[in-house]
Amino acid sequence: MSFHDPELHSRGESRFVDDLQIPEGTLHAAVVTSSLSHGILEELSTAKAEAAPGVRAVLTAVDIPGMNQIGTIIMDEPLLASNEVSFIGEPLAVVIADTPALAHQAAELVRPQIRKLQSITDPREAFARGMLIAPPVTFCIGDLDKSWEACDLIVKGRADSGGQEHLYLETQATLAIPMENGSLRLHSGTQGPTYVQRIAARVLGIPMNMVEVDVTRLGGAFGGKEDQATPWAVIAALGAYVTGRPVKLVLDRGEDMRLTGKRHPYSSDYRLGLSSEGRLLVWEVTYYQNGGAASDLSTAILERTLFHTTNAYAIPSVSATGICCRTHLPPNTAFRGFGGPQAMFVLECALRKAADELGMTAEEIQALNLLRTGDIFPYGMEYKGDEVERSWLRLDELHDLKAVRKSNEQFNLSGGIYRRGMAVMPVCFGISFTNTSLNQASALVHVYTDGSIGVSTGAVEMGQGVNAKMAAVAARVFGVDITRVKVETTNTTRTANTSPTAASSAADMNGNAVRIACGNILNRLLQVAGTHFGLGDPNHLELRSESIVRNGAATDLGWEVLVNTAYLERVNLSSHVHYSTPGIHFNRDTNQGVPFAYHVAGAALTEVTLDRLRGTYTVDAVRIVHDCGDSIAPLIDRGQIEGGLLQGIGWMTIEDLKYDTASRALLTDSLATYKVPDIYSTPADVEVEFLECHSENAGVFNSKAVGEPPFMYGIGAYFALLDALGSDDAERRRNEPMTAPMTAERLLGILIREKRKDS
Ligand code: LUZ
Ligand code: MOS
Repeated sequence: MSFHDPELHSRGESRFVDDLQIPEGTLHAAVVTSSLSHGILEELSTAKAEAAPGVRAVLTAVDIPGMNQIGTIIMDEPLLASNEVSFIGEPLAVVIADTPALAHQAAELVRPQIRKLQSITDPREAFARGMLIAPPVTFCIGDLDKSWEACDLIVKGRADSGGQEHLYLETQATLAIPMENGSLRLHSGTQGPTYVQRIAARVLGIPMNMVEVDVTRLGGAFGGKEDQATPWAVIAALGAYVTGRPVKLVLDRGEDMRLTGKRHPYSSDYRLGLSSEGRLLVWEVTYYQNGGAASDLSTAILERTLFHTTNAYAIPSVSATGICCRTHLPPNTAFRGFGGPQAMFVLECALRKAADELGMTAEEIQALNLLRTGDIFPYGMEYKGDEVERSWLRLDELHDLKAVRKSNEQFNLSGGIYRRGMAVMPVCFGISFTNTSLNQASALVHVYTDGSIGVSTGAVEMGQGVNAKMAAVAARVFGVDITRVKVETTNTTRTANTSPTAASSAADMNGNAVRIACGNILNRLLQVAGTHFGLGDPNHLELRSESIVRNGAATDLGWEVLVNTAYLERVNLSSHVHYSTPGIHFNRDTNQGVPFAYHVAGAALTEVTLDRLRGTYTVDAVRIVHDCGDSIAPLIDRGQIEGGLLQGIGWMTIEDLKYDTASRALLTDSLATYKVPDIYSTPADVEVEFLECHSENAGVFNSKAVGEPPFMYGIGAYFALLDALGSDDAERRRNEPMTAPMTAERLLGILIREKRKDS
């Protein structure tokens, strides 16, 4: 009997890196980081730290045996700074000591001398100074000049969205254990075991087969451990390699918040052209992405922004430019949605402005322009689904959008200090890594002689329930109880060359590999059963409810006897399968192709009540129709939808990163100053309906990816608040940039200004 994560979590028995029994003699690492956001490292004296009690080693860039380079896409990030420092929190040295406390105390004794240089943290300013991480990229479709001429209305403006702290429950952590013959085992909390393996090998100057990375599960990640688990894992590996002893590194919460990158803040300029009936004709946008000090995944994230520039709408002429700006902040990184949410926010801003000008409601413009089957995305791909429109229609059918608006208007006439607002947020999100080569996965399945099953894949469990999905797939193929299936740790010696668990695609790709691997073993078992029944071919045999079923009738040949019989017949009870998503390609010279296996769509209605006196508000209800395909785990999918929604609402309304204007140090580096949605700010009413599935999907057993798309329903909260501001905000909307998050503080500021104008 094998328990899965929900049971283990509720028993408090799940193990995270910090819970692993450490080997005797384990040492502990603390990192010395830059306290200046930009400068030249002139001196780094480690003598005092080396002499401190319990200290075994103090390592700097010169102690790195291989390359001092941890870049993934662009090689622009040292593990330990040796010359220029370019953000607060950049690692400079590592102290290895007998206890975490001794390591931290000694770290205080390392005195870096940094000559201060000017720092830039605004992406537009960085752009003006030519500080780019990569050349700008433009996605372009249609005849723009002609389209502008055909417009009856052109609105333009600026939209800014903020960063976001991942706030995974488990902070960054690794336990590095030296093994025989110079090899290492790393227990790392990473979404990308192969990234950690590859970069540890690069930094240590050893082959990848000398580094084993093992991941049991993560306590949340949300993209924050796609690339950014790597430095901490590699620092621990370096410590273990140099000292020959196990080394553990666990960031505390404050360190984790200060040292690691966030969601990318964006500042964008747009121009939207429409016909007088509200048809979207042309969309021109420039995204200034705040990349931080190193490239990390920024270029890939910016590309996903461009892929989602028109979200769920059909716009015939589009020119979208992404500019990846280098600034002196910690390198920003992957975060649920991966640049998609930033794009969708800008277009919704433009739609609201157009609605004001045309005297239409936002929903009227939205509904008129939803993607229909056969429409072409700005990257040349045809939209094959019909779920964008169907989910909108279903939402309208369930909740009568016009009636909600009408009843809000009624309420607002008599509501005193309270105002109600609403917004509908349609989402259409492309599923596949936009880097085509990453769309591969594998599974290794063993059936043991007692009938128990072990499944290894490249997928990393991070609370999203991927292990339960893998177990469900294996149980379904074999026709056995799910408790027979154990999902093993994600380990680079069992599953090599893994793509990170990211892009919402892990269950699809690893699940398909599990399905095929189990199918291979099943076919061999059915052959054995066929022989048992004296049949030439096993065509009429199936495995169901743990027994062989023959021509639809149960037999007394059960799963355990069958497996054992197969073993005695020397039949292979294991299968390793590689899966690569079929049919996808993308040309980066033309920016055209079919980058996605499919799209996930849905729509959400958000309703809020604003207190016009205090600027406070409640998100009263969010009603969602979401396309999961044929869900293989409805409860897990519902959890992803609700969790994604809340995280999106947090990004849009309360999560406000603040930096000291002089030093650029992060001020919101604790849970006292950085607020995320909690049980009290959760909408009282969250309704989720799964859209009926009419299509064949590339996900496993006709399911669809679910990790990221629901995040973007949260964008509706911003626009529902804007709607509640109503005419209070119309003039501001005409003249000022739209800025997220819409905190209560910002709302109060708007309300006070309006009041002053009135009196
Ligand atoms: N990671 C990545 C991602 O490397 N490529 C992607 O396209 C992606 N999309 C979403 C989330 N993570
Ligand atoms: Mo991600 S944003 O690691 O799918």
